[in-house]
Amino acid sequence: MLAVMLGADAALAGLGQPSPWQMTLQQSASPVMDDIIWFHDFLLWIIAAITAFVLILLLIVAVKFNAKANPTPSRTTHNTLLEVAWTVIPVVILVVIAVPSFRLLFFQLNTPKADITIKATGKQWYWSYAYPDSKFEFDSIMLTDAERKKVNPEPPRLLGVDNEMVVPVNKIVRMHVIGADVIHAFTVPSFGIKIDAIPGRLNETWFKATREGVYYGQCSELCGKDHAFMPIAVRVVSEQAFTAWLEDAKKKYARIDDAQPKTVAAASGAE
Ligand SMILES: [Cu+2]
Repeated sequence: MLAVMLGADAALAGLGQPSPWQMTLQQSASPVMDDIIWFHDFLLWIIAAITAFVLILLLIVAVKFNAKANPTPSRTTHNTLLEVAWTVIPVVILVVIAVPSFRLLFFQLNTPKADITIKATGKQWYWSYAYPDSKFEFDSIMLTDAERKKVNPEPPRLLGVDNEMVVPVNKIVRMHVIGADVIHAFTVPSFGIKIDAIPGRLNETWFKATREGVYYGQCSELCGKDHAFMPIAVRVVSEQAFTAWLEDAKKKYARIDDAQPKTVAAASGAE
């Protein structure tokens, strides 16, 4: 609690991944997460003050007005000033909370003009990422412990994947999120995003990664036996590195428009 209040979160939380004995939220790497952390800390001050105030009142009552200390209690039943105060002050506190809360909600929900669009599809039990502007899609599968050992630097356990989602730094990324079979949820704590992946419904969110690095998240909707084993790994790189990756990826991964006619042909052939 003290550490949180003193703002020592940098020492306690990892960048882009959880750390042992972590107490606070993961470090922020997007403007939305900056605001979420600010709002979290702001609420913590308010809730701590209210809790301390109620505790002090309880202690005063217990000490000053117990049967021994105060044998003949007062018969007072109403106090207009006090009743108006304990109605108005909580209303004022709620309004003070509501203003930044709604501002944050609109900030999260209004997608700014996007530089790049990526569609994440939740599947049992892995994610697929499509880059519709560049017409390719690939699967992102969790690495086993043995596979992890071969990667340098070794990715964190249950979070590393074979094919990471790659985005450029300081660009606005629009995420389209959908489920292919059951409801999943796409979450990256450092970007402050968490949105359901629902079959038949395209959800949208956005983020702007402000620091290069690898940011991990996990499916956040119970989706079946391997729910815990479909991590999300986002690699944030410079714009030049991203352009180079995009060129490679276009060759490496099957093109969406190449794959689709075959599927359609196979389906209509079967009818
Ligand atoms: Cu899932």
